[in-house]
Amino acid sequence: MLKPQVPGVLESFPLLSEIKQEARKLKDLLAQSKSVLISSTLTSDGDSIGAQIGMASIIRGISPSVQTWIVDESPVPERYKFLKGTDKILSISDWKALKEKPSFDLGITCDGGIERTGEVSPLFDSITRTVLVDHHAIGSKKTYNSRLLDLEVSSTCELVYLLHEYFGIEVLADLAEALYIGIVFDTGFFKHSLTKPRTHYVAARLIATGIDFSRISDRAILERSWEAQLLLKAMVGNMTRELEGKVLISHWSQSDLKQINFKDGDQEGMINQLYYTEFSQVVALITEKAKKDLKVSFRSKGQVNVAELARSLDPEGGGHVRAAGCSLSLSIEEARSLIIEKITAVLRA
Ligand SMILES: [Mn+2]
Repeated sequence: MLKPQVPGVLESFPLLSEIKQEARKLKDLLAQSKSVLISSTLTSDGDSIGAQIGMASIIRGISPSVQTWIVDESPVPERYKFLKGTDKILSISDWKALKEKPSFDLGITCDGGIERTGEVSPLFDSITRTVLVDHHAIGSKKTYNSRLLDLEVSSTCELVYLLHEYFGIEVLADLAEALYIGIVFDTGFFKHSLTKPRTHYVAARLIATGIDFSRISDRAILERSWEAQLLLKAMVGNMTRELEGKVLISHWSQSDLKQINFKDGDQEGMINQLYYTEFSQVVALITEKAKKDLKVSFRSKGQVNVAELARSLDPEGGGHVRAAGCSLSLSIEEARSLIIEKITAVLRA
């Protein structure tokens, strides 16, 4: 069992009492179960993967005889496959190919509710008892027999670690790697606002298992495929500044994209490279999906509400104040002029 080595730390950062109550319910549910389904959001990310492997570890720790199955809509992305335990995660097509399918008496969904599990969600229909392990404020509308929902944790992985401590289940290095990646992924390297002292406490405990945290974070999060680097090169090559550098716009044209044999997801997060330009206030990245069929992503440092901007360009556009997107039936040049015009109006208002 992991014992706190820093006096007072556990007392300062306990699990919320509501969560402890729900954790006791989870323990009771496991005592009545023989076979458990674990799933997560339809697009697997660092947090959802670590959380699912972590919940399987909790089940082993509490009820070793319980059979556990992890099934996600999508296969584990290449970049996370080095994490131990990911080989046990089935995609929905792996599941469909199984000749003998187990029936489940408990279903656990991590980092999002049953609604977010995509093609896996019908599997929950026949499961009478369910558990939610999550940290999203805009959460699941379904009812659960145990609702481990903590809005103050940085990530589901942080909560899953704290549950190990609560139940007295040891976290070994293999699991520590997966949980650490989940925390780093969701906090953007301990930078996003939900990064709390408790997050650093959990990270410290995970690092104490001896994991090569530096190498695994590069590998799982920062390293890009060659094709993704080519996308970045094209994006930087097409970058222009407007309004004394307050606005940065770039694009990928159809011809840029056709030359690069990239995979879906390779573009993910790349707009941040524009965002990290000094003095920029708003950045826009235009993707030409087809002629006069554009997808535009925006990031803002706060002065311009890009959710409103996106909505003003497209009735179906929107998002958050600092991150939003929309679709436009324009050429890249037309879109660029329109975006500059709209942002100029906001900044001059
Ligand atoms: Mn998460």
